[in-house]
Amino acid sequence: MKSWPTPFVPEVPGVGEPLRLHDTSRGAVVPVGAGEVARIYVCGITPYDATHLGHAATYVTFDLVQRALRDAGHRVEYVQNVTDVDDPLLERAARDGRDWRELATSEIDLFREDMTALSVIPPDAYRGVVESMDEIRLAVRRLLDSGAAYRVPLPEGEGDGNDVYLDLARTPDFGDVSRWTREQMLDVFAERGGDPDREGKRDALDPLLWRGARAGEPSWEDEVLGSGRPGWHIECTAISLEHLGHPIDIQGGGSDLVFPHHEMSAVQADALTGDDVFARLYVHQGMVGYEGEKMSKSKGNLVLVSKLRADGVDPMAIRLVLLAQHYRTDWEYTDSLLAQAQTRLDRWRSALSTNGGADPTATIAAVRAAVADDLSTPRALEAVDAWCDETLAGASGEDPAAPGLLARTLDAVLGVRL
Ligand code: 5CA
Ligand code: ZN
Repeated sequence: MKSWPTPFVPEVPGVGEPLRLHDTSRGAVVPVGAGEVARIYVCGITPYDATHLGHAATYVTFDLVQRALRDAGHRVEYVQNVTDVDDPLLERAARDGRDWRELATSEIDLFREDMTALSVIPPDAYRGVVESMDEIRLAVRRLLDSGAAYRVPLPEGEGDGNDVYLDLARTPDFGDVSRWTREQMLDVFAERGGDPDREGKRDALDPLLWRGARAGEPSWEDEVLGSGRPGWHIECTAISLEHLGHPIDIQGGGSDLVFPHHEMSAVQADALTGDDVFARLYVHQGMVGYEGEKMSKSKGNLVLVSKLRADGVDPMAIRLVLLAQHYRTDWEYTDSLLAQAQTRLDRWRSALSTNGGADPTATIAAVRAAVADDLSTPRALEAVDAWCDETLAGASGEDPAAPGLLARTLDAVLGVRL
């Protein structure tokens, strides 16, 4: 699938510090420790009601990860999926009387525009489920062949085929990503797309790999599995293994994906590869809320990037709203955060458009160090604020190269174009 244009990333002198990030599975900040090539898989949108600020926060976070790794001398291979066929998309299309393909296509277009406006570096491979059907079908077949998966006949009256589930009893690493108790898992499984009450499953938590065709639902032929469509988690396992191999360095997404999605993606990958490490690090963006609740398509409390842009908001001000929060902290959007970001952006622009400024060496080092330290962007922004204060006060020196050098660093490392 087509992604979006790559923003220009300026060269800056020197190298960034080695990146450290919080790994959910270890519960600690650890060195990313990637080799020459860093491999990253980030869970993409389900294309309806995109792009809200929660989505934007997630993709800007992994854009910073990519920039920090490049700045530290790595090449990055980055893959992102699009869940362009799944229950919530089909339900929304049915609710609105739209064709699900047309809904997905128009939302993906909007998402590309929003990512471009926010200066997010695109993935090297941007892959939809529909176009990845072959590798997904083959992955499910292999899980059946090895005995890691089993069939459950469709309920009476729903058709003659079968669903396919992963047998968690055969995946000893289950639980290693989230480190949740079974009670915690059962608490959220149903609301996050699971079907704990489906009759015939061996374990209530066993994830769906292949959903046998039901009347009125899209389906794909497979001579072994029977006609149907993929479950949610297997799409990310199959797309990641196909395009990045294993293990990858970072599996990323919002914290709402820790369980079941990333837990299941990982055990499925283990069952397919025999490698008990799917991702070396699991990195999660905190939840963005609005008006007292998590911003979510199902609740409808959305602040859309496209709406803000249509209202004339500078995308770089949106980016600064996001960077002013630490990615791991849940936070709530308010209009005053946007006003503060706009004020900051204006101040940065006036300081950086002067003919000379304070020596930026320490500021550049502070920005790089803050980002390398588990993406401590609020600290990076404060360092830039301090340079702007000094420069606008005209107190210290008039280095003519300073504004340009700092502006290029902010563009390269923070993705803030001034
Ligand atoms: N297609 C699946 C992932 S395979 C999905 O979760 N799609 S989504 O459209 O619901 O979310 C896209 C990305 O944004 C996911 O990484 C998700 O974790 C993240 N996300 C969703 N809502 C929020 C929020 N309120 N705050 C932060 N991140 C969010
Ligand atoms: Zn995913």
